[in-house]
Amino acid sequence: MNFDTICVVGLGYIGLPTATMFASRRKKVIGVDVNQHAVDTINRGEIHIVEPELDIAVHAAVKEGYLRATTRPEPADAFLVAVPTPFKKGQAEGEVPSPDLSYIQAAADSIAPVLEKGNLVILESTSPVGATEQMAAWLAEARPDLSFPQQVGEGADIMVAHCPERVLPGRVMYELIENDRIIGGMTEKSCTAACDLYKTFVRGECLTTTARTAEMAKLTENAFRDVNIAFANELSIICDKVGIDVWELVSLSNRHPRVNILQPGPGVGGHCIAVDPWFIASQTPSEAKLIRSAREINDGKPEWVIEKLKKVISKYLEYNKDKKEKDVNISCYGLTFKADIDDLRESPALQIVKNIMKLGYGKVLICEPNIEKLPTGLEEGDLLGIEESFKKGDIHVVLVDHREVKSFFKDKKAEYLIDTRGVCSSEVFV
Ligand code: SAJ
Repeated sequence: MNFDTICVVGLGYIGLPTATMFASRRKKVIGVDVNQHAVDTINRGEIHIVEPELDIAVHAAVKEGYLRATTRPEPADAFLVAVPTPFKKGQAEGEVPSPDLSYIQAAADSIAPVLEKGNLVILESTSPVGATEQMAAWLAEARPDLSFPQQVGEGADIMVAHCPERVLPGRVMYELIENDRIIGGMTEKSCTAACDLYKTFVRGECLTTTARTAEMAKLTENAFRDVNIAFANELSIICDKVGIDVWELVSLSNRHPRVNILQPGPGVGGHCIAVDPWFIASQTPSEAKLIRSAREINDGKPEWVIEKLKKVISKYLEYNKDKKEKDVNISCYGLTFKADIDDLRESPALQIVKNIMKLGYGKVLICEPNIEKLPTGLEEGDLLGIEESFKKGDIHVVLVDHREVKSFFKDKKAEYLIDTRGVCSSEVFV
């Protein structure tokens, strides 16, 4: 099947690179986003997010006329929906958060008026099981003149599939091409069409299944990683209690041929791993016991870091009798949700620094090499270079293993240091 014009709805961390990939293969791409600033930036050939190699690709795609951004969908052969699927905020204590599909609904509503017989609609956003069928239902409701797979099966006017994205931020341009794709069609015809579309740039294999299995596969991949990180985080808490260096422990245990423990950290951030397992837990709360526990362990880690910091500060004050709580300056290294990116979404490091500020000690000195301005809520902090942060801080908290942080701390010793990422040669057990 041939796709000459592709409309990508949502120009964020996934939608923009994907739109650019199609454009780089000389497809006419209409990129849609509700954010006028993003649309204007892209149309200038620039980008509003940070991702290696994306800027050059967008610049070329816009300049050569294959990619154009706008705020409203236009007729196309295929539509790709890559909008956020957060979970609903404001849950009562202990309640499992449920997914918020309102962005998918808004995307479906905006596509519906321009849909034509023979079109393919793909949902790429990570979604709870059943979301693709729900999107198809919203489209059908808005377009009673067209037939959809849930109504007539293979002979439907519109083909619908779920093809979850699986790329790692920081490696998106490489992984989009090389990773295998799961293609979950609502019909066989939808599967075949979606495979044809992705084969435009995907070198990995396109593996076909149902839409529901594809939805669950994506959630499973991220829940698997979350559970494994929770194991590492639980180990780090146990090790701290019994005075063992968890980093050495993990590295030794991983020398077993069938053991591969992930790295402990200050908690799990980002918009995927910290969110997606809840989609499973909210649909099957009684069954998803391990998945829910893992979420709770990882979500509890920032608070554990704060408690540890309080103990380190008490120790510092015990040995520095001339100092008051208000004199203790705390240097924090890293704010983003993981190393070498600028993304602050659901970042445990950011949460920890905000909470440190609320404790009311001395100055909070922040070193974050990937941002130029402190985000809302941290205005009272000082954004400094790494040398200065180290010089001015009394207590040091390493939160993100950025390249710069790792190389700086490789051979540094500090008496009052909390290393949540295992990059330093000294750590305090309290
Ligand atoms: N983390 C640890 N220890 C580890 C690995 C990660 O604490 O050993 C933390 C990171 O610091 C970060 C969080 O976990 O806070 C998530 O980082 P990540 O690198 O594991 O994953 P993401 O969120 O950047 O991307 C994940 C990927 N999923 C899997 O590896 C199964 C990616 O392939 C997905 O496409 C992406 O989620 C997504 O969009 O769903």
